Amino acid sequence: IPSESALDLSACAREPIRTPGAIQPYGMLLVLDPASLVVIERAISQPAVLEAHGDPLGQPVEAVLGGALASCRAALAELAPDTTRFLGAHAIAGGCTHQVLGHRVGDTLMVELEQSVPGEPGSLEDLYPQIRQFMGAIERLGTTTELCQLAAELICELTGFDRTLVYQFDKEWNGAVVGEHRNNELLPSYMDLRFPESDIPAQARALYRQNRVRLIADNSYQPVPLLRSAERAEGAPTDLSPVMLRSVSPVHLQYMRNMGTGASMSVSLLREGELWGLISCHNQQPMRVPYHVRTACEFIGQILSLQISLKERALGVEQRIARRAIQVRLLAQMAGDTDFMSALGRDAKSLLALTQSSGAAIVHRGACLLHGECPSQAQVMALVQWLAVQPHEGDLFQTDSLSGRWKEAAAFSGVASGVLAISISQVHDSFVIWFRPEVVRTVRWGGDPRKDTGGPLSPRTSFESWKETVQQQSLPWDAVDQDAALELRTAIVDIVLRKAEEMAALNE
Ligand code: BLA
Repeated sequence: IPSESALDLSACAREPIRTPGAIQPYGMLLVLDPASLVVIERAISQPAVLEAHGDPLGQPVEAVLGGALASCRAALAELAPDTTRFLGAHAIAGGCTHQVLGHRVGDTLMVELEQSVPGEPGSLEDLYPQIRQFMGAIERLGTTTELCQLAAELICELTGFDRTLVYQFDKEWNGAVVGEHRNNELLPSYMDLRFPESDIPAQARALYRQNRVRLIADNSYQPVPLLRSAERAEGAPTDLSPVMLRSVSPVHLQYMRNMGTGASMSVSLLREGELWGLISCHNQQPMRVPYHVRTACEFIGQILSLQISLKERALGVEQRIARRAIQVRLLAQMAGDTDFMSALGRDAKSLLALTQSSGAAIVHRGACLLHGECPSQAQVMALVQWLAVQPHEGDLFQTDSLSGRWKEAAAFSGVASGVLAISISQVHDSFVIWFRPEVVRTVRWGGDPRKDTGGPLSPRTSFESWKETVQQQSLPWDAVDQDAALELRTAIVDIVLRKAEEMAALNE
């Protein structure tokens, strides 16, 4: 483990999490030659199992572990590339009953044996009543937050974890806790916590898109090394991507210790193939989660993902309808007026609501009107001069971090980190410009600082470093905001043009 003070964040992204060369100790892993099904690598933690059956290295799969896997041979031989298959529960002499999984990653064939948890459900069917109840309830809920909350509650109930969180990623892969349920007060609330991209580095996110559930049963475990037959000693390390028992990054284990969590499990939430977020469960004490319960959690994750997609799509439609209504109000103001500047200003509330902004400036023929929270007139006029010479695609300019493009804007990033601008006329430098404040000002995280022991690897520190990474940034302008701005531009240009034509006709 690197010393925490010397921690190099870029090193996180290089942690070889798919090929750790070891497993967590509550089971065994055998790597097989795909042609002969002979064991070429093995990780076994229990000396009693090795004593009872000898070392499986070099043995054909049907002969290992007292022949316990003989019945799995055909299924393993047929396993399609990049698939995992549940091969049932098998009693192993010297050990206990194990849940057996076959995995094939490219050319690599693996058998994973996970120790059964006493009293664990015998099948997914046993858990179906709770899943069905969730599917019924989820349809009646209004918002994504409510969905996340309910899913967190059900997962806490199914697994017994002390706390379950739902994280959502933003477009830079920073995260926010958007749902939480706690079975007790053993772990603090993290609702609304933000954390930077580096807390769940890119290679971990890529793996989590592929493999939807992972469990760290005990953060102080002793890794069990994967030993190889002599002829394989030089080969590339084996890819353990789908292996449940995969050993975990030591940096992340330290993070968990600093957070005061003994066990964690996370379930991926995907939307259109991309990682939308994670359901993340924590327990103060070490904890196992049986295979079928994990499968149920994976299923709940998938239902939640689908519902979130549907809700977001429906919300997009609702927002467009609402913006259209605002648009109509603004157009009505402009229709009865010869001057669009004063017309828009008469309904400043709608002008701001049109793009969900907190300030707007209208600049036309050297005059400048400000509404809501804006930089000063002088700053807006300097911005206009800068905007006028920016290469912009079409007639719209937008950024959620103005000072990143124009240094002078740092002076007013508090009120205007985000800028959305439409150009009305290039001849006269006419613009309507909307502003959004720095996002840090809009976020508060309660949390409980006393419960975090601190060090660079802890949620409290993460929240502080998240604040640094989003300094001088606003919430992003989405497609609905940008389309609303462009539609207003079309309407204004129509009016301005029509007036110019009318004037020209009068002068003839
Ligand atoms: C993995 N980091 C993770 C995971 C979570 C977090 C949820 C998934 C594994 C799991 O289920 O436990 C992060 N956990 C959090 C956060 C909160 C939380 C933000 O509870 C807040 C409430 N992590 C770091 C730094 C590095 C790092 C600085 O914070 C690198 C130096 C690495 N995190 C890291 C790695 C993994 C990880 C490498 C992958 C672990 C694995 O799957 O092997």
